[in-house]
Amino acid sequence: MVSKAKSPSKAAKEERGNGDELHQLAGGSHPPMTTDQGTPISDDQNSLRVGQRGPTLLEDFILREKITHFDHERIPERIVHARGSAAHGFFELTASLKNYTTARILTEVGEKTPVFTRFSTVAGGAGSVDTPRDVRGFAVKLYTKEGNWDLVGNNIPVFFIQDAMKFPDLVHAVKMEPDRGFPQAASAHDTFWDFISLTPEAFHMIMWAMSDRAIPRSLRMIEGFGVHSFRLVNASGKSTFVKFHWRPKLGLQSTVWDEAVKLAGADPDFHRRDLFESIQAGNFPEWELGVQLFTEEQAAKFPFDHLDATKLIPEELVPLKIIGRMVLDRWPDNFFAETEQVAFCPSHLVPGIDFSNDPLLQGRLFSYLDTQLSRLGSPNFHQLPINAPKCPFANHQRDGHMQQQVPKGRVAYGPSSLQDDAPREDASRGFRSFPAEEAGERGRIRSETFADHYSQARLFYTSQTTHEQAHIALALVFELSKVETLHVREAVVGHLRHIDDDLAKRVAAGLALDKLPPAPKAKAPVLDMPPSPALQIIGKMKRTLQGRVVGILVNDGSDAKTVASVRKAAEAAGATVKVVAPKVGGAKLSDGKKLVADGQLAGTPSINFDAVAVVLSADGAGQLRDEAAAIDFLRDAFGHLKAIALDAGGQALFEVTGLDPDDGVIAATDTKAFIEGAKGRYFDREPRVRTLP
Ligand code: HDE
Repeated sequence: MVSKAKSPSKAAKEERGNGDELHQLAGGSHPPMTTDQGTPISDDQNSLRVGQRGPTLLEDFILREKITHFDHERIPERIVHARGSAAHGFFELTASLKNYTTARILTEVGEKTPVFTRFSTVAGGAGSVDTPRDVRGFAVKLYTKEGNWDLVGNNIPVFFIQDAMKFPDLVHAVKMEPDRGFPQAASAHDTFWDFISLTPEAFHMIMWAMSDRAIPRSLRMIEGFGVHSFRLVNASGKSTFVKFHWRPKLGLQSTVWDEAVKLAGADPDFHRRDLFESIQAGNFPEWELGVQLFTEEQAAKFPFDHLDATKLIPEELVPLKIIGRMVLDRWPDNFFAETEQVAFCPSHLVPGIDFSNDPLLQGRLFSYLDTQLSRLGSPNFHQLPINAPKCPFANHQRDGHMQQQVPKGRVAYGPSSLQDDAPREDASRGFRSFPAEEAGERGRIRSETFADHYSQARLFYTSQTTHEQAHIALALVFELSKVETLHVREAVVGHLRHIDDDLAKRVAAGLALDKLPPAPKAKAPVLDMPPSPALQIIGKMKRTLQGRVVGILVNDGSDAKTVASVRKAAEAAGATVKVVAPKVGGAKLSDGKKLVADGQLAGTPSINFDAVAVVLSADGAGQLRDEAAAIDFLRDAFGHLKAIALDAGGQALFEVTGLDPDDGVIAATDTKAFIEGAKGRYFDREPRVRTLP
């Protein structure tokens, strides 16, 4: 039954009531809401209709504008590196490279250049999780005074393929399989390993991707690499090759695989949140920029071709020179406008830096500009605030979708003589390509110097600590166990025989293969190179609590003094401390005061922390022994090789887990020992908690 209509003005007022009350809760001054055309809006809660229960009118231009805009909110996500997190900051040069380059950003010591840096996973979609086994993108846009320079790198210094021609195949193989639409953000499936088993050049990168580099603890604890060789060109026109490296101030650190898997469920945004929280807290992530400089003559003597992106230059061969630092100190104001719309292109370069002939880089120079046109829909993407240079820019490019500029005058061409402020080339400051001489036959050629696919894979593997070697074997067994096709599993193990026979045997045993598969024919002899400890993670972990998080599990009646002393010691060592309690409101400690929790036990497992303390009341173990989350809190911390501090109540709960304590299980009163232990992981514990192949 239709109720009797009230007067329109009264009805409208009543319907709006709810919205108005909510608005009143927020403070501050509120600009009047308008349409996109600036027309003030009187009611943003109700569409225009006939009568109280009648049809909605097509005439409602406010509704249509709002819904239309919403319908078009998404832009195509990046085909790779769709999932990313970014921050603003600055780069500061600490050592001049003026003997090598004219690029101002590399010659003016002390000058600060604004940057925007985006980290990403590669395979997953924009809404996928932060912690899959994957390469991490490390893309830096430097807004220099001579134009934008994009250093679009990864956290691994080599790549899967040698020629850009293979990139679509690689990406199609790793992405979710086209018939079934899964797996999301994972390389552990048949199509990826099928492609890899038939692409021997990928095996060096595979060693890195199967190492703990691909499961970082934090984006603040990864290295970055420009991967390709670039050129620096100095004032007299001399060229020097260069490789760029970012080194995290907090040292390298990774999770253990089981932790990464569980994090994917417990906190899909683990890395994004970590970056956000550290910047908000003023703990600004920082990296050093290092360069490896070498001449064409030196390169000719390397036992590999530096133009092949599946090869790195060992630091023992060409040492790293630290020339600057990057600090990320500001989270973007708006995720879409900045992190999503930022458009990186390796072809964005400044005078004094130039490309090399690396065929992967050459292909990238085309791909990124092309992809931005499709993603952002217009050649004017450089006018978006996040992409616009911060130095003046002007040319005769005109018009196009979403043109923001309103150029004045008649002249949009050159040469011209009609306008005295038309932009002109500058022969002295303008970008000049290095005049390298090139000659040869045209052809679809793969250089013979690119033929060695296994020597550096072996170098990487043999340079690792025994713990890291075990993790590589474990990762290969995990990944290949997800591959359904037996011949693909076998083919991969065949390749491993060229890298390290023991590794091949371990993986074959982990897969329960009946016999060791034959190794495919290698195109070039496999060389033994001196180990490079710089390739380890464990060797480069810093024993520190800086940038790390300690979790303290408490319940009602926990000893207040113990909680306070653990907190004080952890904070003094640079850690952030978070309290976990059965209820998020907190727990009433022994001093009668309530300690507010940062997380509820069921939603805050110990995987969130680098080390944990469990401080419970005398009957705490009795209360929590049937609480799976409490038992898992300890079991996981132990299984993830972390330091654990226990008071008597915590000790009683630990006993319920049935775990055998080791020297990483420490009395909560011995804060000194706990803090020392918390600065690292107990890798020697690992064989006791999982089967290593
Ligand atoms: Fe990329 N890559 N890539 N890539 N790449 C993209 O560009 C491509 C490669 C890297 O945070 C795309 O804007 C080709 C190496 C990063 O926005 C696309 C080849 C390295 C990012 C593209 C490579 C990278 C991308 C997709 C082989 C390390 C994310 C979206 C020739 C040195 C940047 C986009 C961001 C993104 C193409 C190989 C790093 C399609 C063709 C090697 C960090 O243009």
